[in-house]
Amino acid sequence: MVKINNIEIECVKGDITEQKDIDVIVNAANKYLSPGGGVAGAIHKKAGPLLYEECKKYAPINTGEAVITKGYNLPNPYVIHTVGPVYSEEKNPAEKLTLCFKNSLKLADNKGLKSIAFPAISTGIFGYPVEEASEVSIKAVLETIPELKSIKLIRFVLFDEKTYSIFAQKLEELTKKNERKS
Ligand code: AR6
Repeated sequence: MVKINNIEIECVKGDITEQKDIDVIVNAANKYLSPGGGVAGAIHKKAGPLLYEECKKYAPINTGEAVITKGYNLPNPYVIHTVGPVYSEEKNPAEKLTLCFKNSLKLADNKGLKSIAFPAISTGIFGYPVEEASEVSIKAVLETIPELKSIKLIRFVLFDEKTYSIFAQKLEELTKKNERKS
């Protein structure tokens, strides 16, 4: 765990649908906001069918955009749905992945929420190499932190040991650089 501008950032290994102490979890969605597989499948399964009913009102959305819904049967009051880039199809996947994090953080913050959990967006079905994605994702979070007023905890929830250790190491590396700069 690191603390920057009074905001905690941490990496944990686990399942995004089991983050009981978090106000809003982020879904790595597709642009139709339909259940699909991976994180999206797990979130919709646990939330129940009313989640997709609400999602239909906002779909389709573009890559990098984010919308917020209720959490229904999830332990979290809210879910933010954002669409990560398909790595092989985007000219600038880093720009789009950065937008996913920035837009999700600002949406949660504007709603006055205090804690948010992200999965490793785009690193599954969308094929973004984990090492690259970890750097882009964590940098996006660090760059957005000065704009946040309400959020106090940002958690990355990584499903497997390898992804967890890459994100945890990258967080340490990038925040050390931050400290040296200031
Ligand atoms: N909790 C946390 N992380 C998870 C979980 C979970 N329950 N399940 C998988 N992961 P992916 P994408 C990890 O494929 O690449 C869907 O069908 C997984 O190991 O869920 O953005 C959507 O509808 C990987 O590291 O998201 C879209 O069509 C990471 O979460 C498409 O997949 C992201 O994997 C989105 O693809």
